[in-house]
Parts: sequence; C-alpha cells; structure tokens
Amino acid sequence: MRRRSLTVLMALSLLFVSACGDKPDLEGPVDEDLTVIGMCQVGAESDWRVANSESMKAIFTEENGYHLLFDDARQKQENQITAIRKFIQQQVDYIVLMPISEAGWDSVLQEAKEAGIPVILVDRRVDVEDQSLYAAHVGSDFLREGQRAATWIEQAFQEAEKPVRIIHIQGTLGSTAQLGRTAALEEALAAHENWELLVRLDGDFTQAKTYEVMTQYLSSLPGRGEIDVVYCENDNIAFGALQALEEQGYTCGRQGVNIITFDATRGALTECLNGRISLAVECNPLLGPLVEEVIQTMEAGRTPEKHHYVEEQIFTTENLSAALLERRNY
Ligand code: GYE
Repeated sequence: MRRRSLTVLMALSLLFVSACGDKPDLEGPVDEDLTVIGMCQVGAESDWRVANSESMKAIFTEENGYHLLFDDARQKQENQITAIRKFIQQQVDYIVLMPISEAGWDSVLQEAKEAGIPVILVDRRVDVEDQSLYAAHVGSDFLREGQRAATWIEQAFQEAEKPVRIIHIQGTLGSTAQLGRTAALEEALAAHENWELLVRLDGDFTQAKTYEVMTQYLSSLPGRGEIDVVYCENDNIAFGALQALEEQGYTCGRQGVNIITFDATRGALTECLNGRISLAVECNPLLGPLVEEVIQTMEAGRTPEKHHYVEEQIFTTENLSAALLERRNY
C-alpha cells in the first residue's frame, strides 16, 4: 500500500505539480500544510536517549501540524550522514540532528545549507568553523554538569586525609556529553593534589559495555581495591558499574564506593533513593517542546537564539522522595 501510494505520488509529481509536488520523495502523500521534520537520532543506547526520542515524537505529531521522518542511526555517524542526505533529497522543511560526535559534519551541513534547509542541533553539538551551518542548538551544559559533580566530591571528601581514589568511566568518545563531563573531572583532578585517578575506562554510554570493562578491570586487581568514587558519565554506565562492583563484593553508597551518575532518569533516582548511587546530576532529555519553540520562531520568520540551555539540578538521598520518583516520567 505504501509503495503504491509512493509510486502514484511520484508519477503525479512528474506530470504536474501535485498537492505534494515540491516534496516528491516523501514516503506516502503528505498534507502540504504539515511542516516536515527530518530527525536524525543517535540510537537507543540509554534510558535518556529513549526518553529524548519519546519527547520528540510526542510533540511533532500531525495534530500539532508536523510530519515527522524519524531516523535511528544505531550509534553510527555514517548512518546519520546518510539520513541527512536522504532528508535533503526529500526536501524536508527542517532537519533536527542529535549528532553522535562533534567532528566530521562540515560537508553534509554545507549540503543542507545549500539546499536551504535549516538544521537544529539537539542535545550534543558539532565542531564546525562556520557557525551558520546550523540555525540553533538546544541542550545541556555538560561542563557545568561535570563541575557540579566535582563540587560534590570536593565537599564529600573535604575532611579526607587519605587520597581520594577515583575510577572514571567515559561515554561515547568525542560526543559533547563525554567531552564536557570529562573536562570537568580533569580540571578537578588537576586542582586537587590528593585526588587519584585509578583508571579511565570507555563505557560508550551503555550498561553492557561498562559491565564488561569494569568486570575486567576489577578482576585485574590483586585483591579488593580501595575505591572511593566511580564517576560514571551516564546512568546506564552507572548501572553497569554497580552490577560489576556488587558482583565482586564491593558495597556501593556513602559508606563504600560512591557512584556518581549523570542523567537522573527514574532508574538512577531509585538507586539514589536506596543509597546505592551517591549523586545523580540531572540532564533533561525532554527537549521536544523547546525544539518546537525554535521551529515556530523560524516559521514566524524570526531568527531564534543560537543556544538554548535547560535548567537542571542534582539529587542525593537527602533531597529525594518517593513522591518525586512517582512524578518522574522518564
Ligand atoms: O547523558 C546519555 C546519552 O548526550 C546527553 O547521551 C546525552 C547523553 C546522555 O546516551 O545517557
């Protein structure tokens, strides 16, 4: 059925300017009053990402006046680039891009610019010389998130006479979230003589990868290591680390290994309320409404602000409650 309507549509658009004539390659007929959004999502690697996709899908609906073409790149930049090229061919009205990493976007964004399609970056950013290659960015300040975590370590260990031993598990290397959160920890390590980095591992923002690398690391220690903090660059990394640590007999929490996490999705807040995670730094995935605001600004012929940051907070057992968890919808 889909193919049939596509064939009919393409035939029509070749013969004369049909109702959807200026968007000949869309899969199926699209009401010309709808604003067409081509969305390039990273994947579904984390709870945060799933909540982010849901937030987008909930706002860019036909009832709200949109036709959403959603592409899941399965964590590969080459898939994101292919999707953008397809969206350009389809002549979508806007491209919304959650870039997996910062590098490597100049040519494809230039192609979008030449086609006259505005690109809105969501969540992470791109490292391009020409800032006019994207219209706006909506997301979090990852360096600031990391600095909040570092301040918490500083306060929690201010009386410590012994070294503070830290394991650092990074997210997808080269992504803005990894770069900002890593930079904050590096700054803090350099500023505190008694902070000791035991190891830096790559958890790629997933529970499975983290469980594997953390298990390997812990097994390589001669005995039970003395670990004060595990700085996990997202919740799914924290889940993998928690699983590996507990399996090897470590106790996690304020009296044992302090797990620090970023995102603060419901799963992590539950562990935080239980005391197994010491600190959850919030990173808000519900960015759909803000992205829509940017698009509406452009639809009205105005120029949106270049960067939009969301308000975020930090959670510990002290400021968490079961009621707050109930209200958390991701
Ligand atoms: O922290 C992580 C996700 O870029 C903010 O990516 C995002 C990060 C988030 O996979 O869970």
